[in-house]
Amino acid sequence: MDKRIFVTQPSLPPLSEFVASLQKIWDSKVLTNGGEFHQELEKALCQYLGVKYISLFNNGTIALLTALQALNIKGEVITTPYSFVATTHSLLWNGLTPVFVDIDPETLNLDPRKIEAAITDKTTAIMPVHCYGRPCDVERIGQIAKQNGLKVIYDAAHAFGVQVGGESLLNFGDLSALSFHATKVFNTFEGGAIISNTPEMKQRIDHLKNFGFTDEVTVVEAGINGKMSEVNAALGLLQLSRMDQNLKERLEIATRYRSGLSAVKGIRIPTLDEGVVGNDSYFPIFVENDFYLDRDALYERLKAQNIYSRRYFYPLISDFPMYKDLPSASKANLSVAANAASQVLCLPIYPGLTTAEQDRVINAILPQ
Ligand code: T4K
Repeated sequence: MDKRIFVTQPSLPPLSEFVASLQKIWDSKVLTNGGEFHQELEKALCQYLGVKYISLFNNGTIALLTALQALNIKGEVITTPYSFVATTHSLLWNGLTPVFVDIDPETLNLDPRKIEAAITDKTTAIMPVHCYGRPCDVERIGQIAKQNGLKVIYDAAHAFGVQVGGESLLNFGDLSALSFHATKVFNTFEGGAIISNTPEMKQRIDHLKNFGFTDEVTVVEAGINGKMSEVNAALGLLQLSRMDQNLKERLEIATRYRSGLSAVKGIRIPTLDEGVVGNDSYFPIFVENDFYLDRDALYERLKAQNIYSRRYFYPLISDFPMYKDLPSASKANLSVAANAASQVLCLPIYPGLTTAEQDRVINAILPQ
């Protein structure tokens, strides 16, 4: 049987380089609470990403939870059902009511044409997701938010390094939350971050992620422990030095998949708008009705050949038990998202996936 191929595999630096960093941590005995590696990684990431302020976190979910706290979000928040469940769980954990709005079939993100109809007098924010690192319509969402006095918190878990018109996608909205989980383009084993625009907001977030402490004896907020450890930050610095090469390899894989699959009847591969620099964090294909198999049959067919694709994001978040009874979770309200969830398959993509392995994936999809 051929070697198993998973949807992703984390990139890692040579162990010897990491051991050298670990030695420094062992020598200094500074393990966490904003040590040297933490500070250095924040600086390096601001520069690499082209953002003003970043606060590192222990994971993307706690970053989302904290972003909502930092902006004092209350009441109802408009969001997408087509995402990883952490997006909406962050709302429930803050006692907020998610209001699902359907997605745009091209961007696969919140459809701005449908947002305004979902705004009520309880709405205080919009939480869109740049799904697969594909940019939301940030201009239109920004206008709607401004006209209606709403905050915008982007779940940018997939959007590391993505640019629109030469600018970081992370600079749009009030805050953007990133994930540095093992399965992400930039990983620190576990990790995350919030991008903010002012020194005051960064400071508030930094207090919130440290229990609300502002000094040894003063607690100003009911904060949480969201701090990234020195071990994760040290790894992040090593990972960052390889990012350009990693993104190049991802692009090469995406290009090979495109050329091998774009002429296949019934397989739709979404493209990026002009002016967008993507990160190829995922490679979603949509299995349409005129393909010779349905999506689940193709998923099983790949699995039988030891290729573990994933149905990100099926089921829709709005179908999970804690959300399904919300009025906005109705199937009729979310038909575009439901269709995408029933057709999507994310193919393996990660640096180190060989061309022979890529061809195995392509050949397993081609009609036999
Ligand atoms: N918002 C969005 C939009 C997100 O996508 C996510 C996370 C978040 C928020 C929350 O961020 P974090 O709190 O996680 O930082 C994975 C990840 O666990 C999750 O981080 C990610 N989104 C989600 C889309 O995917 P699973 O359950 O699919 O992961 P798992 O363990 O099945 O891994 C997939 C494949 O990756 C495995 O088959 C093998 C490979 N793998 C995985 C891990 C963890 C490895 O080779 N090594 C590893 O260490 O959720």
